Amino acid sequence: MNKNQQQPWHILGAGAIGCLWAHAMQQWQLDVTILTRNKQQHQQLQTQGIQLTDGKVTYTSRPASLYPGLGGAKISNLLVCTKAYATLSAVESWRKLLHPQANILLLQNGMGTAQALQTRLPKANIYCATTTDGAWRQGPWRVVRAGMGDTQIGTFSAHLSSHTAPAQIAHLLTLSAAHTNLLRLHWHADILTPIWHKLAINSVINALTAVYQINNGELIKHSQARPRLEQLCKETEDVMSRCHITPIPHGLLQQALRVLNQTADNQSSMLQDCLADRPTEIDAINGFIIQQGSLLHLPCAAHKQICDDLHQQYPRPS
Ligand code: KPL
Repeated sequence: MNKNQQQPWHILGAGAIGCLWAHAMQQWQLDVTILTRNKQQHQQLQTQGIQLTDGKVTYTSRPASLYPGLGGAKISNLLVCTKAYATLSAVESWRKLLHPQANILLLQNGMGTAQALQTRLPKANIYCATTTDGAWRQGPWRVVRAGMGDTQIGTFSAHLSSHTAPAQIAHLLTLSAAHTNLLRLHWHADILTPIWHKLAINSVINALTAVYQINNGELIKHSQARPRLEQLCKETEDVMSRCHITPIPHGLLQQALRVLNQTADNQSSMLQDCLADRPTEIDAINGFIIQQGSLLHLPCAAHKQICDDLHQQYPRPS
């Protein structure tokens, strides 16, 4: 694909991962625009640019940006990196510019959003991605790359083939293969499997660590949390099996223990959100498991209990 045939990309949700992608796309010389929340965010980005620290080097990139109401060209390729709970309203604020058949690539934790988005935008071509990239936000438009991971991308929309990537995404795969130091992107013909596997891990670790306010490693031997971890694993695996999802190799508990050991000194993302008084992703993680379970008449008592405990411990105004 030559540069004249390339359609621009827009990025919604410029947290750590959104900024990482914006930087990569600029390096790949793509036309990329960040959709900011408001004029102030847009001006701040235009003044300072994105600063990405990778090891000892800090790179500055200066993508274009827009804020709602400013107008602009139609959005044909949209990367969405917002938190799951913020996605529908964020997309809604760009609805006027969004091409009805836009390619929308969702890169976020949890499940349920792609379906909700497809219901609202039935003609949109929705793709989902899951990543092991590590990045954290040091401040507004300042991101630190914590670790190089892999990103699996695949088709969500039922009206699309799951075997081949559309031209715009295939182009990203080619660019990533040529510059592996930026993003490592891979096409996955059955994306729901890795997304379910990540959700399963998040569903048994994140809320528990937030309720007991412990680092990941402490969960392994915690006298109260450990039995709950095992019960959550059992319930998540029951739901997965009834949904015909390929089981996690060696079982969810073994995989969760492996992740807990590897990230022993870290705080889970949900504990960080709770301590910073931010909304959590619990509805798109444990809430999704409970919802799938209820469709199958599985009670998911441990998931319901951990949701109740979390909401009680960190009440948020509704
Ligand atoms: O992905 C994670 C998170 O913090 O969101 C971990 C804790 C590694 C697994 O649930």
